[in-house]
Amino acid sequence: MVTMEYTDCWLLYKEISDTNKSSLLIFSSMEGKIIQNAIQELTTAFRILYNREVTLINEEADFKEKSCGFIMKANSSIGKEGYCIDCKEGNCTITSADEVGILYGVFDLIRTLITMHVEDVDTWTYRQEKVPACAIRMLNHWDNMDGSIERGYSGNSFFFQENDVLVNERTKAYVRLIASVGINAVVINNVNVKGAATELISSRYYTNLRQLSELFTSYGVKLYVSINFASPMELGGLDTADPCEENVRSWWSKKAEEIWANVPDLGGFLVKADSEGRPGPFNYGRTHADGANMLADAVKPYGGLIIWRCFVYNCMQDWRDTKTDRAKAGFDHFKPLDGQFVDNVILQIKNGPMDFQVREPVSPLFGSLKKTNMILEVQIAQEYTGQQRHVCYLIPWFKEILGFNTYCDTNQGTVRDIISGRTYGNKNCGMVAVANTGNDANWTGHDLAAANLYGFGRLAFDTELTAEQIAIEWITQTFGNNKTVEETILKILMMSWPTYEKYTAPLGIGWMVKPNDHYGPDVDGYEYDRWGTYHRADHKAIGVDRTENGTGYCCQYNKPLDSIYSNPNTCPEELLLFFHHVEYASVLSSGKTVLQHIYDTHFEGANEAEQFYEMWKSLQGSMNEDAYERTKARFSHQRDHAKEWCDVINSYFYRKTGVDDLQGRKIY
Ligand code: GCV
Repeated sequence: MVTMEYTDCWLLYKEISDTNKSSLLIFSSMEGKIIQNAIQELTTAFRILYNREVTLINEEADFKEKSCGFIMKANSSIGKEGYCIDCKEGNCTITSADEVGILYGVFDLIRTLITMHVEDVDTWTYRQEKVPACAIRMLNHWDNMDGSIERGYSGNSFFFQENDVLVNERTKAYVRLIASVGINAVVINNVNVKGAATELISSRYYTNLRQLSELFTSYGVKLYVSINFASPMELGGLDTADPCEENVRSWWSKKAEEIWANVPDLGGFLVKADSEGRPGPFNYGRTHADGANMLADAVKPYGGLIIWRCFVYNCMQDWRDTKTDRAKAGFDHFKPLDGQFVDNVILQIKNGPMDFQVREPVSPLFGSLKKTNMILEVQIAQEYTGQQRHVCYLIPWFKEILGFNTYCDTNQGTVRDIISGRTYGNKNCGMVAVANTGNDANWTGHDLAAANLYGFGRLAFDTELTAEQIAIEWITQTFGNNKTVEETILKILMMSWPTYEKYTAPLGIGWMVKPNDHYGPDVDGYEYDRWGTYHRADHKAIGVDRTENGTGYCCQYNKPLDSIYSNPNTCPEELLLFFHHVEYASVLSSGKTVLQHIYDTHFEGANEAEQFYEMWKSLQGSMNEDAYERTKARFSHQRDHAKEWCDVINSYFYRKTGVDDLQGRKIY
């Protein structure tokens, strides 16, 4: 088997100081695979960072006599997966209620030593207490069994190759990376389960799945698989997958018994049903609660969870139909089912009502479901945000989403409150990201895209962290302790999402991309298609009327959001065209017309992309040459591609309106 070379990303330790001091002792009153890995992580880090050995001792008494080192201990008063670190004059105590809390404490310690550039651990004082903000901190990989990745921009899968499941050094390196930022659940296969992937839950794969899940478990990560709702037919030979049929129910019960007998650590199933051609309960006139609960009953004896996606909409729309609105579909399907799901079902809701556009309003489902477990789905695979060829640091966007007040009838109504389970006391809540990794040597195609993987994990663990804090942590660990490098990359990262937004689709309208691969500008690419993705531009106006006079989508929000969005004067301008059909001549708060705003932001965005290239070039010589060169090539492409975006979008609106740019710049 070919194992490619790969980098250690943010776990690439470099020496901080060589104090030539004695080895450190470590004692743990807790035992288990995760503890062994925690000790291993500490040992590896200290060897490289301080040229110091860490020696395991079996008695705490030995420790006291010989001083400096680490003590790991159980403390049942700390919340699940949380930890407390107390370091004074060379003695560090890490306590936790569970093994994984100790591991997280160890990674916190290493991260802090690096980011604070602590030279003398023996005189260092540090105290930290953390409990994860969300119970479920998950990645969804859209990897196919043949090794390809749907919406993958960083090579092929490292989980699958020619219909085999891989477990090797690379999968180990992967699990270390994600555990180091607190991710505790991973779905390894694409939600579009067909062909060979349907068989992932059959005896052919149990041995490898078990090995993989054991590896995951030793780093506190639960393995999940996506399943095909029609498995009873495609695998079991039944003539139906109707969730209310007794033979279907018992097929799934037996299947669950068999899987958990072979893969006891499995976390559960992820299901995409009745969506984009995948089968589901609608095929039998049943509801999504019928479908999800049936599976949940089957997996319950093993502590399994069913994660059920709310990405359900009519993908066979006629563009002339101005009443059907894809944005409304999630709420229409799932709001009426609130309270009907059993407690090991979790609804997985995309951040916006459409599909991971660069800007969308927050899905109204978050503010409307009260008796249902929910996880927020974001996409760090940059399908619509530059496909890891453009830099687009998404954590500022995720922070906005988490901070969004849904005005549900409680004073804990932000998305952050809801997905932490605080608002309604639901215990199975959290965050999930569509993963951006592949078998490229740098894992994420663009070196800077690793900031999104790192950042997602850190944010899901601690939703209070700022996007800047996370970026600085990531930069220092990845590129070392160099102020110029830190400042330059931080500036690029923090500008990158707004910049990308400027030169692509304006004011929240989205979808001006080439169909299918979703890369590059094509204003009408999706306009007359079947996917429900329209901008409705003519020579006078642009945007979708989603008020009560239009599709009525605004009404899905709680008060006062419904009226804020309904009124073009109070609607946040960055979402204006998402909610309203607006004349190009309408004037924005900046005093500019909508059209002039489009022209200006596109020129500005393209200029900023050019600046990124120059900023990056200023870093030559201050980092690893390969990383510098491959990233420079990406910035050069982004600069040219941003210019293309600017040209295509501005020309389109110039030709449509015949109105000149006030600054007389060249528009074709
Ligand atoms: C995995 C979008 C993507 C699809 C993806 C789908 C989903 O439509 O383009 O590739 O399918 O979302 O989230 O299920």
